[in-house]
Amino acid sequence: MRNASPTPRTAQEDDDFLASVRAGLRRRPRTIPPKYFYDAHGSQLFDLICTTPEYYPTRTETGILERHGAEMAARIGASCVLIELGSGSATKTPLLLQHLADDAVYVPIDICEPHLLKSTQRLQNMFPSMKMQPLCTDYHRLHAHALKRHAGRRHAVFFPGSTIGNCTPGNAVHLLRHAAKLVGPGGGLLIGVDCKKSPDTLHAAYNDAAGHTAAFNLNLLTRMQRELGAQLNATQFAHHAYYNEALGRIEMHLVSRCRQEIRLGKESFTFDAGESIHTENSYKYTAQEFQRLACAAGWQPETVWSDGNGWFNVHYLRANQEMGARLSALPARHGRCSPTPAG
Ligand code: AVJ
Repeated sequence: MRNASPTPRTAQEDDDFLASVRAGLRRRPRTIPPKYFYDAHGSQLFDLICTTPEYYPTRTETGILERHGAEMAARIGASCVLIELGSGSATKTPLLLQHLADDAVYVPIDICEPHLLKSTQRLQNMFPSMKMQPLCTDYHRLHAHALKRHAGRRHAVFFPGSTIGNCTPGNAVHLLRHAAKLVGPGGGLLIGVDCKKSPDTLHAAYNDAAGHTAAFNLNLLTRMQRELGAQLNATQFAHHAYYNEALGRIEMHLVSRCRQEIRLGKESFTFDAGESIHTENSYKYTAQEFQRLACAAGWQPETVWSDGNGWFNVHYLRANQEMGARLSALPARHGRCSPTPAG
């Protein structure tokens, strides 16, 4: 989750947003990456989504961390270096930090500096003797050598919230391989992954009755107006979210209600009625499916914790010794990728 404080933007970020929107509207199907949902207002809307009765992931994962946090910390090793990717307002992190040793080191990584410093300060007040080293960067672009290593300690990545679900499976393997390089051989990964489940439950979670998810999706258009001077009529687009069962993912779209145009600078993009901008994928994985991806990225599955309904999994995995070795991607008959029963 993220908090709602307004975030100053750099020229670089504005360029990224403009370039992404322009490229996304030119291609077919039209797409805009979900990371642009999270401006100040979008972050606020996301926090509201998390409070709705339909959006189960946040409270389900929180419950798993509450119940099994001590065991997770023991798995990782109490004196570890814990690296959180996209820490945001880090609301779930105390559930883990409270079980780590005083000499553990916490390294929150987030692209938004005010956000990062504010949440780190809050955690530092809660855990005064723990060393905290916030790092302001885009974790996709973070290289292992930019991380200060602490000799003789296990490094572990903490990646909650099922954010990995925004990646296609292929990109998820890339990101997981990147995480393995960050922690080094023998390092850990504690990651939250939303599960496949009844399409009705999934549909409700992305179509909450209060309309927060719709507002969150549509905010992308108003952000384009505000920050890029795009000329468009946001009321002529509709929120559409559905479970694509064949691909195992929720898709969010902004669907044009009529024939209309979006103008961006000198360019004009025509939409037919029913034509959409694809704004987000949220992939859902069984424990075995996720473990298979992780194996292909150099990880050895160790433990999976789940909730009573089997709706959400928190996985703990260990980075292989032979980094990047293709052998690590071999399937289960080597006994490396056999699924662990949910706890
Ligand atoms: C933050 C990416 C995990 O996919 O469920 C919530 C974002 N989108 N409602 C998700 C989201 C619509 C969320 N993640």
